[in-house]
Amino acid sequence: MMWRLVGCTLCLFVSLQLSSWCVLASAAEPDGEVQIEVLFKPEECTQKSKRGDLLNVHYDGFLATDGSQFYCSRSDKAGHPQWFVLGVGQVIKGLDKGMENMCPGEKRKITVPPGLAFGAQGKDPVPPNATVVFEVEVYSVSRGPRSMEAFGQMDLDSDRSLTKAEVKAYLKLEYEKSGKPRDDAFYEKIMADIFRKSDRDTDGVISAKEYNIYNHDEL
Ligand SMILES: [Ca+2]
Ligand SMILES: [Ca+2]
Repeated sequence: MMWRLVGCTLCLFVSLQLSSWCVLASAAEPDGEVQIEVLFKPEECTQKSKRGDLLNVHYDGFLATDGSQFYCSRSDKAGHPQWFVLGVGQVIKGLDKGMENMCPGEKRKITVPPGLAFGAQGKDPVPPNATVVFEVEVYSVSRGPRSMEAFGQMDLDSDRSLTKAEVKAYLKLEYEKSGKPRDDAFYEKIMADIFRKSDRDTDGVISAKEYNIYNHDEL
């Protein structure tokens, strides 16, 4: 119990660096396979996660060697689940792979070899060549904004860049289509996450180039 508390507090400090970890990790060569253990699977599954989907997920990261915890989304910032687009490099490669075909509500334990995690260099407090274990819980799966089809649909004025208003209108439409309309605060939270990760030059719009930074094959 005590160790968990210590681990979670530590997470507060390291989680800010998570996105830069991901960039570093994506350059590593794979040297093993991702192992998936399904801890819980809901009986009903309306939409399974696939590349390009927007996921809302809680995840805890542990070192395989001693089980110590190095990351937990529950204590990150306001402790809310993380939003990210699956399969485009916003999380480490092992999670991009290990979280495919997940149902909303599903829990998995995903063991990731260093080549698909933080590599030969590691990233403090993850040591070099570390196998890591993530326990993930998926809250929602929705069609994500990372396809060129979606870009075209979002870019209402066809100026090849996306404003917050354009992205928000699209997300609203997607959630309403799936019968789960949400309040404004919900969309604002997603928008903040999306723009923090995608609007590289922080000019308030996502250009076509920024949008495609992870996804050249779809251009
Ligand atoms: Ca536009
Ligand atoms: Ca921009």
